Amino acid sequence: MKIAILGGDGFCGWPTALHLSAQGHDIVIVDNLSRRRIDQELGAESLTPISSIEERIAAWQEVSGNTIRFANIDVAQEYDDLLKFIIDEELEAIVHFAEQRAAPYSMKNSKNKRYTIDNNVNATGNVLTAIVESERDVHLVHLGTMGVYGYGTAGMKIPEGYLDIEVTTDEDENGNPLAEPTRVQQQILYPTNPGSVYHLTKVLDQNLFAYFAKNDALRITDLHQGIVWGTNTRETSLDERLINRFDYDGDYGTVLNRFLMQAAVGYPLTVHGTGGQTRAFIHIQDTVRCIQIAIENPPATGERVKIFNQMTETHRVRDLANLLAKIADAQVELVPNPRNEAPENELHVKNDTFLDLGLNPTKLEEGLLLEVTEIARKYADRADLSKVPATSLWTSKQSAGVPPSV
Ligand code: UPG
Repeated sequence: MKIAILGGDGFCGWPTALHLSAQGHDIVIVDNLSRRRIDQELGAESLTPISSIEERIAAWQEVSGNTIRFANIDVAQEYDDLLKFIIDEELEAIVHFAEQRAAPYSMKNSKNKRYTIDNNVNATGNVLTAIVESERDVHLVHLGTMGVYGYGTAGMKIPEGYLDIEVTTDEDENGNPLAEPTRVQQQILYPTNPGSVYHLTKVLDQNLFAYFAKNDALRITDLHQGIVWGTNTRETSLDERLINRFDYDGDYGTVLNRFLMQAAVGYPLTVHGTGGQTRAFIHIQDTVRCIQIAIENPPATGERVKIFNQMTETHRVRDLANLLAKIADAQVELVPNPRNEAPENELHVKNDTFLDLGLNPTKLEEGLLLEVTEIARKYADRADLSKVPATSLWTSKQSAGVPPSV
């Protein structure tokens, strides 16, 4: 298939581009290199030394014999270029990763809140509008987040996107009383409860998808992904120049990779609050496999948006810290939580679709130590410990003293 990877230079996009290229697909990366600019803005680099996009693509050609092309387009701002690209390329699928993906970065200040909303919502709106205007039948696969659901449990497993509801009413649509109460059944998008401005943008994306699938019969798959851990995939391990990025700083580092790096350099693991937050996780190798499965199983024309939960395990933050303390001899520190989130929560998630379609998950307990030794310890001398503390605060003047809601 001919596939465009929007955001193909990023943490999930780059290994996905390589994986799909290795499967024999014709891949073109679209990226404005914004993630590299944000590195400079924050003065925080990937723990692993990542090559330029040109070097990455040349190395892949050398190693695999496959060509990946690259187009530098800002999907959120350069609509005409995006439209021309979609018309010219005659794509069968577009994978959309082209969004600012860090919750702490999105909460840092008003500039970042506005940037995250402008960039993410415009990017999605532009892609959808351009597919319609191009009159091409392209399957859009979007990387969403488990964070759209919020992190509570309503006494049931979180379903894959849609919730069956039953309402008992004693009046009809016009408000006239019915002879007896009547049950009405419906399926709705699972109610959202985002925990940051970043997560909120993925909630807004969901409504854009529902509308364009309904009105324009676009074929769309939305993947609600958990927190990714790990660094390399089979393809990025083939050559040092193909290495994936590894973020550990307070804004972009996600919890488990931060803990892995902290364990490797002897920095006490920064557990926010009591560490009672339960979250969903997935290894980067499983991310790329899930994207492949999603591409191979598109919705039919006229079908509603397909939503899959892209996660393989749930864990409490303090349990992960304790696990690493045991296997990597790390110290654990409970630090004040910079976020506005429930201190403790349960999380139960349905993920049958990917398992039924052949995903064979990488187990956290099996891969964890390897990450500490092969990545975190190997590149420990590149770590800048001043970038470890999470300094982005969720509180505003208005919210001061108001307890976190679930
Ligand atoms: N946490 C800690 N200590 C740390 C960092 C985080 O206790 O040093 C906690 C944090 O308070 C939260 C949890 O760990 O409760 C998860 O935080 P994090 O790993 O940063 O995940 P998210 O903010 O949910 O965001 C990541 C990705 C995002 C993706 C989402 C999927 O950045 O792009 O959508 O995971 O769930």
